[in-house]
Amino acid sequence: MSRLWNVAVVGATGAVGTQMLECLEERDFPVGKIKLLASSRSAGEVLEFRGKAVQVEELTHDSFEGIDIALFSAGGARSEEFCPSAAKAGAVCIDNSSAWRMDKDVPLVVPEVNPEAIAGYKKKGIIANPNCSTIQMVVALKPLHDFGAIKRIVVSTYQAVSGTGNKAIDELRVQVGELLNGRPAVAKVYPHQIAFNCLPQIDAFCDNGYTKEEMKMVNETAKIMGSDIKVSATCVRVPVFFGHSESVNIETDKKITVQKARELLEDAPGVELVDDPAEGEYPMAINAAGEDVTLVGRIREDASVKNGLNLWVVADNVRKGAATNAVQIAEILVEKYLK
Ligand code: 25A
Ligand code: L14
Repeated sequence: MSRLWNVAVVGATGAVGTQMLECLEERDFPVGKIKLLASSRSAGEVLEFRGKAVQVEELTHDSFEGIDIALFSAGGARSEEFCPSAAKAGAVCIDNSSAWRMDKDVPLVVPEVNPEAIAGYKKKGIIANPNCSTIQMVVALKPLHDFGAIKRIVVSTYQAVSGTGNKAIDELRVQVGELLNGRPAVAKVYPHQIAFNCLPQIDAFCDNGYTKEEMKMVNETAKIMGSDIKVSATCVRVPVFFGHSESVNIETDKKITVQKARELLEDAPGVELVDDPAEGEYPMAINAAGEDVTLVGRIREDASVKNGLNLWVVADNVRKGAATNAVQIAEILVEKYLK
């Protein structure tokens, strides 16, 4: 029998952490011991893994003895503080926060796009999972880029509340209920009401007028696909529970016809082409939710530039945008590097 690996999930009670446990189960990851870590608020709570009850423990600097792989999704501050301790104890960290993504000694990996970058994990013992919006965009664009070299991307996102975690899922649910009952909506997690609204702000504003989320799409895409690609992003929160949608416009060096783009995407790993306008078929968040594939459709030539295409790209932000991507990285890590 092949080797089993001891895995810790940091932020195990959160929206992404619980999904990480599901992905480990579904994909039959060779887990030996599983350790569930969260804050003192959740310590003692019991979650289920492979039909067995497992108690959540409080995250401390001593949590990682005997752990081979630590999946982090408890916010940037926890990753910044605890990944180094985990790495020192010998665990390879796969971190879902933004804390380490732009560190030159930390690979930033989407398995369908740049799996070879995983080799760089040795420098710090940390591998970063990109931002959810970036992951689904590069999965869809990589096959087109390999054919026609993308020069510029203009993207607008329509992002689900689950990206912000369980407290934001509750906020949308509660606001919808209150408003339908004629009571006012109270905003705590987001700066304004999210129910029946769109917020052109995700994360904090930077000095240049863009939000951090928008700048993540700019910088992370360059780190994953190459710095020649220029990105302009507008990130918008919409009242959807699961699944980010994106309007993506690209300009390429070489012409890519709609037919060619469809062919390239039909065979692309991790992509499902849903593009039959005559039948009213196109990607929607409600179809992406619960899936691991990135749905691509509405492919049209952009006649306003020489070589331009428009696409509509949808994926489950908590699965491919976070948990699934992390577990896929872990799979490659144990198959190619750790054994
Ligand atoms: O702002 P930050 O710190 O960067 O964090 C951003 C938030 O985004 C989520 C995650 O929310 C995080 O808190 N998140 C991060 N990356 C994400 C991504 N890529 C992402 N979501 C989607 N995509 P979450 O609620 O889903 O998960 C939080 C998890 O982190 C654990 N955690 C928090 N602080 C911790 C910690 N673990 C260890 N040490 C700490 N100091 C958290 O565990 C959860 O697993 P928990 O025990 O704190 O929370 C259990 C439940 O309690 C609720 N809750 C959260 N905060 C409070 C709270 N209840 C009362 N008071 C609070 N202040 C949560 O809803 C959770 O279900
Ligand atoms: O991974 O949607 O950097 O509120 C932080 C903001 C994930 C999404 C990250 C959101 C994002 C999150």
